[in-house]
Amino acid sequence: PPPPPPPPPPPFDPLKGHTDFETNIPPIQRSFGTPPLHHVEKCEQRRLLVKKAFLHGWTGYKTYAMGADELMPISNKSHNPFGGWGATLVDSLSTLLIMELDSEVELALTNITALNFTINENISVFESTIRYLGGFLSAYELSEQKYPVLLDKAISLANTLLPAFDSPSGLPYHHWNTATKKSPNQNTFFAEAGTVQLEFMMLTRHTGNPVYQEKAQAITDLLDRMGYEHGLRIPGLYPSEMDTRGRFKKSMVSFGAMGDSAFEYFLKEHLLVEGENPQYARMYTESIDSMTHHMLRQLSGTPLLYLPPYNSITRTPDSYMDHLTCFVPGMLAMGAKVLDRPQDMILAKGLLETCVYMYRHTNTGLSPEIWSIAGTEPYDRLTYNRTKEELDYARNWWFKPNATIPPPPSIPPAQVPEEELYPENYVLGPMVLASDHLRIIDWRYLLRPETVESIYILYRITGDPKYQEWGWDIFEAIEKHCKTPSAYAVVRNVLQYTNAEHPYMNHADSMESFLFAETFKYLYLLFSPPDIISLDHFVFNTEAHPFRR
Ligand code: DMJ
Repeated sequence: PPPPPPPPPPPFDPLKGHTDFETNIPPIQRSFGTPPLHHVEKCEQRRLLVKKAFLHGWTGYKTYAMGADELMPISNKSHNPFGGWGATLVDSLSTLLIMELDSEVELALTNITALNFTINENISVFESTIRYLGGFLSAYELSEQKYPVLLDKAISLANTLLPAFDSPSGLPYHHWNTATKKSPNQNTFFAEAGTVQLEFMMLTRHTGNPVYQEKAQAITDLLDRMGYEHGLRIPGLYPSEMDTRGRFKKSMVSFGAMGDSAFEYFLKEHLLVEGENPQYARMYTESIDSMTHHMLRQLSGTPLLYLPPYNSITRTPDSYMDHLTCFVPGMLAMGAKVLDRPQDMILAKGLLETCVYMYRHTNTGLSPEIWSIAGTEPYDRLTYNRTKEELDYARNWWFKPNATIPPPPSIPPAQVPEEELYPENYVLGPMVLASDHLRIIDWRYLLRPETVESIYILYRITGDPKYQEWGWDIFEAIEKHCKTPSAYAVVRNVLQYTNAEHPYMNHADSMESFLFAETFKYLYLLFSPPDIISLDHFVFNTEAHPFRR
């Protein structure tokens, strides 16, 4: 008899993406095998609690501020800093789809249909791109293109933003009035110039109209050509403040505020084109090599790494690091896999130690917005994470008669061994002692996502259970200290423990949309099966909206 026909392929799952495409990129995620029941149950419980938390905030937004940019979580008023086009609503769409809350998406769509992006107000081109354009396009894909209105809105928003790119250099203006088609000034930032590429490339992919991708590529090409005459002083280290004639106005380089996501997008453009254009990896590598060489710092005898802004003229570090910089560990870890740079994985882990330390050492378990670490020295691969005693011994052993060469410091394996992937009752190790060196500069926790973003990426790459525990502790701290009757609020002082009698004393009346787009999404994915939004099949925009590879 003829052999039975092969079984039909499983139906396409939008949360798993395309699983059989050809790529030049090596696998990013580790192989997790089949997890034991105790692990599945624990993750499922935690995932549901994250979803419940998301729904608590979403319900508050729907009840008191539906269609506005933000809910103010204490007064239950609304706030419209992003054009009033429903930033929280649009930023939540991809998370709603990942959490399989499709009926909520249908409800949200009723508010999207009437959106008009022509408004006589100065709006941020960057925020409109990452929150709205990224939100529409990702939701369009994750809903299997079921709602054409999402693509229509992406096109009409992009078309209203396009004139903002008609500056002397092609760099978009920081602020743009979509009604008068004017900008109040000539300013922009490196992060703003370098963070439109993924969204505009995706829009070309979905519409077939090359204009969006061309505008974005022209910016990348300009950055690539930049030299001394533009104010660049160290190759790959682009200062943050620019004008739209294409000149850096100051010399401070930052992997945090105003610089961050432009470095991230070099790597992610490489991913989105599956490595087919060598320009993006070249630019990323140049920036990361210069950052490691000039900017990165270590605290002697500890695994903590520190990445403050850096003056590229005087060649001196600034005195602080911000929470925004905590996306860097995730970026470095991905780059380590994608571009075969194993040393970057060590840096990723060291920086994440610092970011997580900033949560673990405070009374609330939440991280401050800005901090300073005293007594650091430039990063040195040979002395990093070694105590003074160890280094003294390593330096002096040959003066001792009969002494033999000491073994080099042991490097933990890059990946957790299979048998240690799913421990029962995992207990986190003690914290590094560094509080003597630490000073908090801005005490607020703004509900930011960067540390949980890096935790999620490091977990998917290494499988190390400590990342899930770190993430869980952060989630519990958010539940305990940020929750209000209607949603979640910014904490004013992470050192101040609020007790049950005065729960709101330490809150500020603010909740940015990235709580829904990013913080809750990354926490949810940290406890989801690893083939859900796998890093091998999706690339996230900087607002955590996944695009299909
Ligand atoms: C988000 O809007 C984006 O991640 C952006 O790149 C900078 N950070 C905020 C959230 O902190």
